Amino acid sequence: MWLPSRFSFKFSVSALRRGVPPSYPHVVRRGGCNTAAFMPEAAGFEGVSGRAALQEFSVSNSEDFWAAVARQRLSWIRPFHTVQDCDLSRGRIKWFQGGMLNVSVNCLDRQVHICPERVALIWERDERGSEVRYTYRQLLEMTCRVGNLLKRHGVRKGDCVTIYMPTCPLAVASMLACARIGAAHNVVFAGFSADALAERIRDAQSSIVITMNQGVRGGKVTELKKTVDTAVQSCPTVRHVFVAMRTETLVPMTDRDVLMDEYVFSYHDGDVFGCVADIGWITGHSYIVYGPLANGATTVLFESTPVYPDPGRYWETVERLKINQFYGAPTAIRLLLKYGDQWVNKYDRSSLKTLGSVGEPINTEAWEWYHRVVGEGRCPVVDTWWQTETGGICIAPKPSEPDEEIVPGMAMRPFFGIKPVLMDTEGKVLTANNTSGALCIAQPWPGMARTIHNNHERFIETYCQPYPGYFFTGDGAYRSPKGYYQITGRLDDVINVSGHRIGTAEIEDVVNQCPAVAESAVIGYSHDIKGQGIYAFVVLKKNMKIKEEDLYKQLNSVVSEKIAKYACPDFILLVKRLPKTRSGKIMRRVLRKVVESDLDSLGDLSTLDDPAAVQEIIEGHAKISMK
Ligand code: 6R9
Repeated sequence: MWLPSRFSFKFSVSALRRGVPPSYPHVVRRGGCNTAAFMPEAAGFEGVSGRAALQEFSVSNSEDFWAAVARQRLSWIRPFHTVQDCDLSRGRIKWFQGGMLNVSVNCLDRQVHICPERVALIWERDERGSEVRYTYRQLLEMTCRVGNLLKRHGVRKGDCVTIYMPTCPLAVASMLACARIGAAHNVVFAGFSADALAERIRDAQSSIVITMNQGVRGGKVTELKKTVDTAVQSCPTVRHVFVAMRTETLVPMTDRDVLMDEYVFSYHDGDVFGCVADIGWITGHSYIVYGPLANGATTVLFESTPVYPDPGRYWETVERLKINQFYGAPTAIRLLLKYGDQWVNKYDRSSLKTLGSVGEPINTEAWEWYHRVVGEGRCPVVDTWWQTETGGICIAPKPSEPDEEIVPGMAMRPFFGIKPVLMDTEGKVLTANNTSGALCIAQPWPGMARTIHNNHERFIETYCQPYPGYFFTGDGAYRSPKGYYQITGRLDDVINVSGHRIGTAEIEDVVNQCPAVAESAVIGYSHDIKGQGIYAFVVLKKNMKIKEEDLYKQLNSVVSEKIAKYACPDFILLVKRLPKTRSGKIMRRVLRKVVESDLDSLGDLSTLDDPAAVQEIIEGHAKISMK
């Protein structure tokens, strides 16, 4: 993780995108910038000055760049002799050969050595106002205890431990304990069903599962241990289940189960990085646990939901914990926007410096609200694009020069060491600006995925073969006249209406600009004449009263004005919720199956945040198709 540099900056926003009025306030602060502010190691790169030159250096001298970063920012047990040996066309990805390090030592011991009493974690418990702080020293102690427990129960280097826990300090310590003793961790989102959990335990061939008696989220209790009990019935590899106590409720224990001890609480001051994702998602791994801790930051573990006990929860937490960087998902921003500004304005957000967004394209309305209302127009909003496969942020508006613009809803600039390219349908690199194509990355970087567990062939087929020599992301992107990148969504989601190709995100962005609309999902369905037609699922804002015909008229007129007539939806279905993954991504696959009346192959719905949403959509669609 690149922690934001602490120099002051000038921040301006200009709106280049279709339909976005260029009317953002320019917030100017005094100050200058030099390359060292982005990266002190750059002092050793001859003739490199400024952010753009550093980015250029990082891709054209990638070995020098990554070697300097790796030596400076990490503690090595044994130094590497070769920076990289990669061949993307064959899926061979090797970094820092000969080198050996322990990530847990980098996240803990290195920091304890510098500042043992700095706060590492702030656990924002579901019960508002009962946060708990852990210093780096305490987290190291806790991690060592879990590591010893794992070792005592036979976990060895190369084993894989399944962690089925909510976002909490013990889950972080469990991850770091695995890393410390050389075991892999398989963190399963604590809302997954017993079947979904069992499948993941079997895939990982875990002999150990770590869980809690119960989970607490949004005021509701979930029976985690019970779910594990059911899951392990079909997992013959599991020898032990470690159970920590989140609540006081006793749960049935068997010979296989081991109760974990309680730990120590303490309060200290520190810089606060607030990523409100779940640790079961890659964002939680990279930006709650490994990134912040390896950089010696204080990181928040948010156990609750954005609307518990009320829709002011995030901002009340910001005020109470004095969060400096807030990192969340567009789905939560859209949800909160529905409830109005008063829930934000109630709380002091002056500690905030940067607002981040990840997971999906952030539509213009949500971006503006986040910037204007949450950030009071003074905090840069950074739309960060990346994937599980990339390990960390690849395209983001910052770091950038102090006076450089930030365009709403665009990830914009390649991060250091990242060389994005756009491909046409024939597999040729598109060199011009103001063009769209398949987003690939032209050269390897250390954080990238190197394989798929037990299936290297699939890794090569999915990421290396579609565009030989390039890493294929599966996303589409647009490069603006100024060379900025905007993600247009998954390529599978592109709709082709009478030969016009259009990304679902682009239509959704415009639909969401209708004042009555909270959020929407757009899919293509097969159409006799046009090839594909457009079907929009629309959720209205809270207490919104509007006649359906008026809404349809408004939607059609805004879509034809801002995109084109061919992009107007053929069908609009008003729904209360959209089917989403736990990390907030809309599952368009499910919507397509409903519209194709292929209900038998809806697939695994247990990964949905709220499986009931699907039933409502099936019923709504049946009514529309009968009309
Ligand atoms: C970190 C994460 C990856 C997919 C990715 C893309 C979408 C993520 C985005 C974005 C538009 C952004 N995505 N960030 N789309 N703008 N800023 O989300 O990882 O769960 O693996 O999902 O999410 O489609 O390919 P992961």
